[in-house]
Amino acid sequence: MKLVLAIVQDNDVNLLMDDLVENEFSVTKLSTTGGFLKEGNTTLLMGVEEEKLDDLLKLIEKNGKKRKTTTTILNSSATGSLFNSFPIEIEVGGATVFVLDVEKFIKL
Ligand code: 2BA
Repeated sequence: MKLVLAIVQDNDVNLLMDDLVENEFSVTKLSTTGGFLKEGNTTLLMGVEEEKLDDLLKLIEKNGKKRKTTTTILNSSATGSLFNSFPIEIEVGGATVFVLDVEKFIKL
């Protein structure tokens, strides 16, 4: 068995979860925050048998859209008393996925 951790954008979660449940995958949703943008995102935990892993990854890929967003970088001067900021455009998503081996899966 594998444990899949998928970090997805909040906008994509509802359709993805519907698709997962329809295809009989079990999923747990966690509300999380990205360290760079400090905005909300969603982490999904999914335990899956190895033979169904590819199907699961395809569903995640299908539902995760890449989006461009702008954030502001704050730059302090050498004295630390002056700040200037400038916007940068970054691409977020579709999904950041970790696949881990599961040593044991027990329901007690
Ligand atoms: P955030 O950390 O808020 O990052 C949002 C987006 O900002 C990233 O999109 C990437 O395009 C950009 N970004 C992140 N760190 C950056 C940096 N140091 N310099 C410049 N740009 C940077 P994604 O790569 O699609 O990541 C989306 C979210 O997935 C991240 O939100 C974070 O919550 C998570 N994530 C991505 N890679 C991760 C990793 N290696 N470990 C843990 N979480 C990760």
